[in-house]
Amino acid sequence: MERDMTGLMFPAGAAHPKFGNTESPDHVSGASHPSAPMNYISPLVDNTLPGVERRADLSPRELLEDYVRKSRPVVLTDAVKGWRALEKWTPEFFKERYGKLTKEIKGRTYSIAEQADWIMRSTEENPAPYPFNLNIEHYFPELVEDLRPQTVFDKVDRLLNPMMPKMFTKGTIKHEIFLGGLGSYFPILHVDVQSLHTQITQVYGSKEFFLYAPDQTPYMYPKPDRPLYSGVDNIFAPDLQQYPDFAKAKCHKVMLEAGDTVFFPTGWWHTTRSPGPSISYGRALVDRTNWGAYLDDTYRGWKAQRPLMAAPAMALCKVIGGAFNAMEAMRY
Ligand SMILES: O=C(O)CCC(=O)C(=O)O
Repeated sequence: MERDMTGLMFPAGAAHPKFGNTESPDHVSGASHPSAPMNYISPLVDNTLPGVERRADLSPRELLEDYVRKSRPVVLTDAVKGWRALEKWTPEFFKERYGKLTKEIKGRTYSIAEQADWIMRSTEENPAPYPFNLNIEHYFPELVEDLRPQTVFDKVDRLLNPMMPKMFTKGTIKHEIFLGGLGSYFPILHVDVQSLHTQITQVYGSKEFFLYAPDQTPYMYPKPDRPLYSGVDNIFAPDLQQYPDFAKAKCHKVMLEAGDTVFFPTGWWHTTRSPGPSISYGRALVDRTNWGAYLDDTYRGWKAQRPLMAAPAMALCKVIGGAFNAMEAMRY
């Protein structure tokens, strides 16, 4: 287990990082959606809102004003133009280069080679295990070179900004790679921890996202002991006896194709499924709008784990926040 200043704990490389602090999700794909074939979409999900807006050439100011401040998701069609990852990151690449590395899901250990093969032949009946998420900093830090040039998100993000001392963000997984296949469902409808914004780029294949705005929380049946997890365990065939108000929830659906990036601000409920082999790059974002909430959350962890350090560390973070504000005001 890894323990750090933030008070977050997770087995290295095992639990989903942004999604739960201490444990893996309760199920892996296939187990939680046994009766949801790929081409079946419940009317509850289908008869919903129009898809998510698609934009190109978005500036940091437009991202902030049109989407973050208004709490709206957006798909950027050109955010990652020129990234080497789009050409290079294939199942074969991960198999050849990193095949021997392993990940544990629900007590079973899988190699990346095994998963790379499995996602190619995955079926609804025998789906590749998911979430097969690999923390880039832990597994393959050298791959960040494939994520250039800088996107609009890199420009506003403070987590991976060199000005941000690493010790303060140690408990947050900042970026990760997901390998999935047909029948790979993200097992829980959830909101990301620590008030993070989320950005996910489809690098290979496609993946479908189901997004619910923060004002839909009354229909999400948050678990009493884990309010960021919905009690509804299968959005495609929800148990409406148990969760009748889920029928009122409005879902924005979006299919990401290779080269697309979806962004959704903090507080959005989300889950995913893959229609075929899929490689995505997910990134957690902290910008000026969720900086305070992120620090408050982090501070709670510090206070529990390192009470003497908490106040001085927070004072330093406030200074760093001031420096970010000044720098960003000049640039954007
Ligand atoms: O990409 C996925 O399958 C889900 C990612 C997700 O839910 C997250 O990063 O919080």
